[in-house]
Amino acid sequence: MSVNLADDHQCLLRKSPLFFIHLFFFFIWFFATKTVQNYTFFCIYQNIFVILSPILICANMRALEEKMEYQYINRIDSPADLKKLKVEELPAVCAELRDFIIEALSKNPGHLASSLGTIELTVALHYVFDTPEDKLVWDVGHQAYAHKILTGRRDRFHTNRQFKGLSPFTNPAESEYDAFIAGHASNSISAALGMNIGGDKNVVAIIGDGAMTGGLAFEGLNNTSMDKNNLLIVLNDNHMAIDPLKGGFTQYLVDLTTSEMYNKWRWRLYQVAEKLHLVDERKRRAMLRRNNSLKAVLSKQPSNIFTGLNIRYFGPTDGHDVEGLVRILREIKNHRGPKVLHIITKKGKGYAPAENDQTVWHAPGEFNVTTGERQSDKLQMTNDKLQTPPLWQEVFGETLLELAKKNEKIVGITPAMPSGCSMNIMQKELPNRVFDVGIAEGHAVTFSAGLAKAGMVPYCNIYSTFLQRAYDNIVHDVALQNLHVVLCIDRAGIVGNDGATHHGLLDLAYLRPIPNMQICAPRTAEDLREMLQLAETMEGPVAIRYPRGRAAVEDRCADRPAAPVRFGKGIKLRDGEDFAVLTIGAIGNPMSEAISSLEGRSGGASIAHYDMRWLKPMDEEILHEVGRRFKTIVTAEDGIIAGGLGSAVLEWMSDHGYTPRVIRLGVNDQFVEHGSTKELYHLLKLDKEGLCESLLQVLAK
Ligand SMILES: Cc1ncc(C[n+]2csc(CCOP(=O)(O)OP(=O)(O)O)c2C)c(N)n1
Repeated sequence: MSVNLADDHQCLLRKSPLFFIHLFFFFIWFFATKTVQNYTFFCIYQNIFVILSPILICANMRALEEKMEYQYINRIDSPADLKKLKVEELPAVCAELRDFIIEALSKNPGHLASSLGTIELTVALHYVFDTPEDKLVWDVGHQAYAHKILTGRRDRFHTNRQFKGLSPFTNPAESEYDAFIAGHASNSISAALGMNIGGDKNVVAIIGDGAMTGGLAFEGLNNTSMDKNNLLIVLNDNHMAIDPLKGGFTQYLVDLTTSEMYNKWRWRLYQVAEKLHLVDERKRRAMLRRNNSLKAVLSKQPSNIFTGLNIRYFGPTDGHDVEGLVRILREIKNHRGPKVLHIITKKGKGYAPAENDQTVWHAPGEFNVTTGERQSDKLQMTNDKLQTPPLWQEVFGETLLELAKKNEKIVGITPAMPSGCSMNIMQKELPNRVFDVGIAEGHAVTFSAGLAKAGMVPYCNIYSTFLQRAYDNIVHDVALQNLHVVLCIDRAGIVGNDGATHHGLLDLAYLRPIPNMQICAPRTAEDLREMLQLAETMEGPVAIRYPRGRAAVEDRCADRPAAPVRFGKGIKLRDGEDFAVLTIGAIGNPMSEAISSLEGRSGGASIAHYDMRWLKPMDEEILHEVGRRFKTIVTAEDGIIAGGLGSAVLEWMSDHGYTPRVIRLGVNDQFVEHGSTKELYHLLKLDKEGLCESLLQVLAK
């Protein structure tokens, strides 16, 4: 397809909303000159048109200019349009995609560096495969922005991750080109294999070297090697997860080099044999095994892990050479049997600031494209000056370091999130006492159990949503043996723009039924510090869950002169007569504000508010008090209602013969969409206004 600029002009002009506005005013002017008798009205119309006309023309031209920058991608509304291009034109498409993504993300933040690294791969895949009939299964989906742009979502890409906008990751509910749900790492191989064996002809799993460190990915590989399938796994190797990757597998990939000549020779030989019907599936496997030994001798390296698993291995190859990728993919596309294509890419490719600091530019927030200055750096400086409250994760990171300095038994464990959870604070000072175990939440928990068994005090930090991956490890390996593992659960509650796959709404409900488990949640930064300190002295498993974002800092003396965190004890934040409100965690803050605002009204309410602090064990003294005194109890939590605080209070009241009406506020039986935390808490009626509304309804009854 050659790009005709004149056509482009006309088509863009017709599509531009500004053009229509302009047209609209032209008609008003035209109509006015013809019909309006009243001279004053005519003048007003005339002036509006004269003033607005140049402004609209300029704006229109600007819009045109912006759109003109993307001669290729503006004409790609689906992969079918991409396929019309010549292979030699693909590098230009990649360059435009790169500019488009950088430009878009500078204003509407998202996962930049990973998506810049997969542009050539994405273009090549859509060029060679027939999507959506052929399936692309992206792992995590944070690297799939070029995929979104090429599959009909270019014009909505500026809404990516926003409330009611495009999904943060890939989502089959959004597009037929998104073959499987993504957000949590390492599921792509298993899902793609299932789809392939289930009947989909060409299925490609695209997985990063970070996601490859997850146990699930290895389970998928193992299965791939056993069952008859034609799966293609593209291993995108950039030596990074969010932070630099460590561990044997990463080192293995670095060392893994194979002779391209050898690969070509073997591939041609196999093709000839297949044509002559000299090979069937059984012989193919046997040949592969023999080939592997030969290859091992030729390349002077022990057997490749993939070929050792009977999965044909191609690569490593340059993942930024789009034409080369097209060539290879065409060659191997119809190749029977499972295969891995190992590509080497650079995270942040093509944008110097991102290439130079890949961790920070994984998700950099807003930034200035020209200078590379990030908005959050500016904000941080202002915040430092204004002394805004600390991030919850920083409170965790700093407290852990303090504790670890005093107690040499304390160690930190993180599954690939040292920066995300601020364990990097301890990592810098005590590198030998922090274990970044890869994207391996289940392993992180069981590894912590082992450390605890050996007498260490492990603080294992996992985001609430990812801890779901480790449920049995918590039950079987930690709780059953009553091991002293401190589970620090970051990003609990609504996390915002990462959406349904990332909200931490289930932890209270899924941890509470586990015997031996002790669960608390801080309302303020001080609470978190004290809970982390207290946890050191406790026995058995302890879970401390806290949200994303900034913590509330209380005025210690005025607000809480003598209410340090004590095991299993809550606190009464205010007394009242009408009914009692019980909260756990940070939702206690908007609830306090809601109650204050109601009390301030004429004929104001009188509501007692208790911060329970502990979900397990619950403070029975408080429960007896509210059970005795109140006919109505309201509970509020930033989690799913079923199984959480509200359920626990209801059960306790019933078990102890109290019969109050228990009204449970929280998240109903639903997956919550994406948007800012503010928008989502508002949607769920769990912000101050929503809580006020609920309390007013209770008062009205
Ligand atoms: C189960 C799970 N744990 C942690 C994360 C957080 N996370 C998102 S992307 C990412 C790094 C992925 O690395 P890799 O697969 O190599 O992709 P890259 O970003 O390097 O392209 C991590 C740890 C996640 N999405 N899922």
